[in-house]
Amino acid sequence: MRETVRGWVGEARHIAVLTGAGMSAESGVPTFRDAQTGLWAQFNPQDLATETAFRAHPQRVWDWYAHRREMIAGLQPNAGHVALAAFTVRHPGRLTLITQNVDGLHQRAGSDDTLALHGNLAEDRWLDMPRACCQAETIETGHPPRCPVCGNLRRPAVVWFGEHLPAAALEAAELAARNCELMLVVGTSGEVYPAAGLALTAHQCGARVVIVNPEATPLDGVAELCLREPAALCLPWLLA
Ligand code: BJW
Repeated sequence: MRETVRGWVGEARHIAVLTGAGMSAESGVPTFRDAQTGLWAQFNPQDLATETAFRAHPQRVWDWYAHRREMIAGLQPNAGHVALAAFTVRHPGRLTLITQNVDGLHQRAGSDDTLALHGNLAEDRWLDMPRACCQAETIETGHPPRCPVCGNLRRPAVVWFGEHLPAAALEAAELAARNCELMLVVGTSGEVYPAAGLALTAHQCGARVVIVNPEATPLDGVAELCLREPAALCLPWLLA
């Protein structure tokens, strides 16, 4: 099966790759739906990743993100991230990389043009519309940091449930899904939309869809092949 997919990689004029948390598993990043450990074991990530949760428990949600930032800062891109970045250098313009991950590991591996659909864990932004008093220079440190004048809070620059994805990135991802001849769907549970819908779009528009995931997913039905392998092992071989 791997040989077949490698042949498709060789033939396709345009390849789209959609990645999720499993892409970073071999770097040591827990997947989003993995059970959490330690202090955070009692919380469900789906209940923390919302604006409602942040407004209700700003310190708890801020500290969860601070914990994840710290952990990710000490980790490195894996062989799968590196293989994708190297492919785009060897084949400029042939591959569009779309990620749901907020860990920045694709970018750190050298994939500068990654379409990051769910934002970036390393960055913050204002929770509410900033007023004149909300200035970067005067931010008061805290959990979370705040504007000392109006109390507006800083929040992680990620996309929570119920929030719109960055329009330009989503539009570019949809275009790639419509135009690609091959889509690799790597390390995602395929449960979160609109990202998961990109695989359906690619299939409807005639692309071959290949899933790289050790487990079954709801997107398997549109896939020509499912490679039940870890991303860091499979991608370097497929893209060599
Ligand atoms: C390996 C591996 C290895 C392990 N190798 N694989 C249509 C239908 C139903 C619902 C909706 C819909 N359209 C929209 C919705 C609502 C909602 C949604 O999708 N809900 C579902 C849960 C039902 N979507 C939204 O709210 C989105 N916004 C939106 O639609 O706006 C429009 C709108 C707004 C307002 C009004 C009206 C319209 C926003 C979604 C934002 C998602 N954000 C998060 C959090 C980011 C910040 C953070 O990290 O804290 O993004 S949620 C979380 O899920 C995170 C992830 O990017 C995302 C996807 O998870 P992923 O990557 O798939 O991870 P896992 O853990 O689920 O899976 C890992 C996989 O890896 C598994 O399959 C493993 O087997 C595999 N794996 N090791 C390869 N080594």
